[in-house]
Amino acid sequence: MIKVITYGTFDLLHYGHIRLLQRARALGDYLIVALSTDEFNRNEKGKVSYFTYEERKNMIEALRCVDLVIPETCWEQKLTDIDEYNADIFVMGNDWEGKFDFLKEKCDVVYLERTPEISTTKIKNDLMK
Ligand code: C2G
Repeated sequence: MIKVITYGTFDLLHYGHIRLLQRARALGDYLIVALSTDEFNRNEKGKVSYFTYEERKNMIEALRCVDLVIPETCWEQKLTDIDEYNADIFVMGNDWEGKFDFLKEKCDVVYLERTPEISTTKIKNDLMK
């Protein structure tokens, strides 16, 4: 079984997120999503998600391409997660290109094309017009 792992906030879940998750899942047989907690978002990413962790977790878990959702509580957990969950492939959108190459000692690292025309920020801005 090829296990894939990816990380993110996935707030205001949109088709760009879903395309990323579907392509990540297609690289293997099992997809783990490490979902940023509300505290991690606030303290480390400087952002407050619209939906709470539990609400976002329920939405991500409802996706057919997702097999397991775990909390992302810190930047450093990736190395231990890869060991703990026996991940074979680490995936992120290419807005993170190169940032996680240090994980190559543990697993394959794949950066997938980000869906350019959609973002949570764009959704929020469009709704305010
Ligand atoms: N994404 C995408 N296309 C978009 C928007 C997002 O492919 N239009 C991808 C991002 O590249 C990322 C994933 O969807 O791989 C989740 O996006 P975010 O929730 O914005 O994740 P981010 O805040 O970048 O957190 O430790 C890593 C961080 O948790 C990543």
